[in-house]
Amino acid sequence: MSLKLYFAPGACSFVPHCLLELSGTAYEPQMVKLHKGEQNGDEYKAINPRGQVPVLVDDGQVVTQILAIILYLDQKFPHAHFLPTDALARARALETLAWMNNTVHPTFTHIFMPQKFSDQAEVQAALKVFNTQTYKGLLSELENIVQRNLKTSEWITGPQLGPVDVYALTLTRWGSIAGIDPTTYPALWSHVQKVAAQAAVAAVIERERLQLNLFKPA
Ligand SMILES: N[C@@H](CCC(=O)N[C@@H](CS)C(=O)NCC(=O)O)C(=O)O
Repeated sequence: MSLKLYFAPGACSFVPHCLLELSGTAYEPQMVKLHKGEQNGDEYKAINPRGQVPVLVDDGQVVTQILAIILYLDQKFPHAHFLPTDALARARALETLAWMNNTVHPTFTHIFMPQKFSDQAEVQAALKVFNTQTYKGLLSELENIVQRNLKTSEWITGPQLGPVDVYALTLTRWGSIAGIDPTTYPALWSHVQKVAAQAAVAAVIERERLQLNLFKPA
């Protein structure tokens, strides 16, 4: 068995990166330098023609898209209990993951990479401002989810640390890059700090050389 994860420091690939670390299995982390455009080179496009991370390669089989990778790893490493097995709890976890991936994540892309949505500088500047406001509202929604779920369980989706907790860390950290103070969301921020302190997550943070809070007060 050979498992390889293509990741970029601080990118959404942090989520499967942490799951692999949590699984305790041997895997090869392969860094892709997005700032140098490596994702658009022929070599990488031969692996993922969409030019994105994460990519998981298991014995030569390529799997892309965070949700697909999470479901794959959940079935491959059932002992890790990444996702709940109870039907409703599982649906709730996937509901939150899908929202994170199809709504919160692309909103940040409009802030971080507005050039993907317009080639006009003034439109890009407007996209940043508008989507930063939207992102604040989405983090408030996440704050509510954390507040509600931590009333009945230790982690967001149940008794085990899982992909929703780790994605919450990434999305909160991205908010700090966008100039949003994470301490404005007290339950979320405290949970993110707890997630970051878990040994497997801390190991990935160190490998990716990440700072958890990049917010700089004006
Ligand atoms: N829906 C995709 C999103 C992947 C994605 O947006 N990846 C970003 C990093 S967070 C990327 O590779 N961006 C490089 C680029 O667009 O040039 C997934 O779930 O895997």
